[in-house]
Amino acid sequence: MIDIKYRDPSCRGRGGILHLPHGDVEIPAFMPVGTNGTVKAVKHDSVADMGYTLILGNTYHLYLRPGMEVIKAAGGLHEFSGWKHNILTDSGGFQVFSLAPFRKIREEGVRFRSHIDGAYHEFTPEKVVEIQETLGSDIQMALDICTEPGISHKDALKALEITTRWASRAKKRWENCRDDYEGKLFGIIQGNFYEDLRKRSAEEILELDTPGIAIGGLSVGESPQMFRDYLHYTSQFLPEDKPRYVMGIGTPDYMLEAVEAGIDMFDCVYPTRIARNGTCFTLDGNLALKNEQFRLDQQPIEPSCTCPVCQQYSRSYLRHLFKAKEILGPMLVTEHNLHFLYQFMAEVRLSLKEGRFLQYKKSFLDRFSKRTF
Ligand code: PRF
Ligand code: ZN
Repeated sequence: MIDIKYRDPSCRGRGGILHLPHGDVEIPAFMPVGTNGTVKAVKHDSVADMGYTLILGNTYHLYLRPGMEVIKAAGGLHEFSGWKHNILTDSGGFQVFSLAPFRKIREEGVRFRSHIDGAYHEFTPEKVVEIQETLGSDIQMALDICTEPGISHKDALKALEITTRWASRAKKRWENCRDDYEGKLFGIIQGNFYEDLRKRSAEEILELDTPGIAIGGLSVGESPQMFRDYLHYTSQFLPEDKPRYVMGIGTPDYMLEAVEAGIDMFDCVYPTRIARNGTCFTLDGNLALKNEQFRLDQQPIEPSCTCPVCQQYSRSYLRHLFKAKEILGPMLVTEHNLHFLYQFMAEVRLSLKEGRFLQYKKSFLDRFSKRTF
């Protein structure tokens, strides 16, 4: 499933190809988030044209709306949505904890109320595997419990123990999927911000021998230093021969940190979310288009960017679109941000291949964090 083609000898970073049912993915890879079966404000063809061959979907959202009956009738999420490449779906655990107005965890699963209409539902590890099988997810995630920083060791341990038992039940159900379903299951490491618990969770999840491994429970409000410490601490336990995924990170500095730690995949709503509110990635940091300083600025968002938006539109015009609340504004900035990140990851891969990743990381961050805007 994974071909590691090169390693940077000066850190744990590595690159190569991930082979999935809907084609190959070059890793390390950023995955755009398409919660509702659409990467918001951009057509599938544009996403694919940028080079992306793996996007994310959310079990929680799709199960609540349009519901499994609708997606099943289409033959799965690929057929329903028209996206021809790979889809990874999150298990819904995290979304239940961050979105549902009510939830109750029991050994059996988690009961929750929908953020859409308040109706009661229950996710069990088995049900979540079955939903993702019906979606036809190329990669599916086991149901887990993500906890916030600051909770006690005792509570973190409880959540970790349930997460392990749920992952084990998920694996059993996944082994009984239909013969023509080729999606891979990833177990998720939790353990909050306690080293002994992170180690224990890693050991227990690795013991299940799922095709891929994710690190969950990071970038949930902890300090950047805590993020770095627990990212590097946890990733040392990951095996070389499996894809490694850190869930929910999407700022260039966190992605670079993850690549250095030997992570192959990451996702985040951040690049597309900030785009819809007029914030653009540039080599000189984030640029907020609504600022007065861009009113007469005839330059493209990022002069060195090769995206279609930067070939055609000025900061001045894009700023006007946001001021006038035109739909085209979010569309164009989303396209730029995703294109920018794809090119960024292509450069990251090249630097790994040529053994100069740490140099690349430093020079990128030196410029990016100067924030000239
Ligand atoms: N678990 C799941 N999805 C997630 C997370 C997690 O811990 C995170 C944490 N950053 C984002 N998305 N299932
Ligand atoms: Zn651009």
